[in-house]
Amino acid sequence: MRPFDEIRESDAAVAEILAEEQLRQQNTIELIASENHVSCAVLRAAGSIFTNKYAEGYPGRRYYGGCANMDTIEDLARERAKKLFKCEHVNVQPHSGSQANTAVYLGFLQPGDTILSLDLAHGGHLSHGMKINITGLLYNIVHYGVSKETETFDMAEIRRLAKEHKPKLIITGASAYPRTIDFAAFTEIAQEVGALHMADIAHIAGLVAAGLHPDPVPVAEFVTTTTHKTLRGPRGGMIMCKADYAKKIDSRVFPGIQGGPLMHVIAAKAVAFGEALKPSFKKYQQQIITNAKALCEGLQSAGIRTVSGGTDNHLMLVDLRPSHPNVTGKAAENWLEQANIITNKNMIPFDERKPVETSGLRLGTPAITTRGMKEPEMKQIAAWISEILTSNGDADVIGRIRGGVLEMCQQFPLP
Ligand code: DSN
Repeated sequence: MRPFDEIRESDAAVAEILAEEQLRQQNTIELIASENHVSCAVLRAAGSIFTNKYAEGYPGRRYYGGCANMDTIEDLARERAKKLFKCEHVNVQPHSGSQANTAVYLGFLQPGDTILSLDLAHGGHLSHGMKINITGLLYNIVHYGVSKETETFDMAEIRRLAKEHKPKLIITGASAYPRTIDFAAFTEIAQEVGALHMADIAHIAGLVAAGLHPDPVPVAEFVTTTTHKTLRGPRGGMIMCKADYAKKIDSRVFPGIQGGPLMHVIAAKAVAFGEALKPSFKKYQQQIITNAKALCEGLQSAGIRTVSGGTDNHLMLVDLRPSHPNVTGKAAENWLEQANIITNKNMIPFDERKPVETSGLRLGTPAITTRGMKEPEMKQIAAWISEILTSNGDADVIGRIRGGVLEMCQQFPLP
């Protein structure tokens, strides 16, 4: 049977697009730090008959009949998440990380309240206070950034900002910060100024679950995450909190900002949490970090600068300016894609270029680690990236490297 033949019988056009995407994923090296390749079990659960069911409400308190299996699966997902993250309460219904964050804001802030969060241009996230996001529209946003010298958080400066602006909420977590986040130090500052602390661990959730990154669950009032990045589950979100906040969090998710939960996605979350509870998950997360370090060292030994001089987690930020001053992140992303290496342009701290151009490139290792790639492959990928950048996107160089990438991809099939 060809892939997607079941769909092809009723819709050849969609089957063709799906088959193309399967081929694209098989034949490319995926370095987008927020993406991953889920297991067949997660994929199958996400595409299961649970998609047919409405289940507004929570287990035991639904607004529809026929929800017995919905209750069982949601309870299972919640129990597994609680075991994985050792949290007091969890809500697995948020459709996305932004929804998870929004539920926290609506539960514990009033319009006009002050939020202290990481600047998007320094690695933050749009749901942490971007001007035209709901956060920027509803709340008074004050940003912290990284220090110009170290390109890491300057806790003294963050404390100073907190004391000056007296935020009601401090948000930690990032989408492009390659270093360890000291969540406990942020909680200390929050307590000093009477703020709540929300840690958005979307990027590093897998590392946290595996005990390879400091854990915000014991120290932050709220911990939000997506489930599809290092955690390697279906596309979706989740909120963890202390028991005292449980009722309000649940009511802000439903009916506050969402209607019917995506029960097929919750089933897939349960599968992913089950996978994350296995000892092999810790090894996988460790290899993600090892691979990120190896990729980073490979780039550095080719003369390419990375922001803050390295990485402690699953990602790194390439600063193109010193080694390739005329190459923008946009051009680099485009050349690499022609060679089947998928990345995303990214602002670097204090970037002089616009967000649509950028001087940086964000690279992450969760997806290629899932495929089984290890340090030797990282060395090779770093060499390819360097060669393409140095060639200024030369078509012959790109063509030759594309051949090498295809060969490497053959050796590491998708799950
Ligand atoms: N858009 C995601 C990322 O790529 O980091 C964050 O939500």
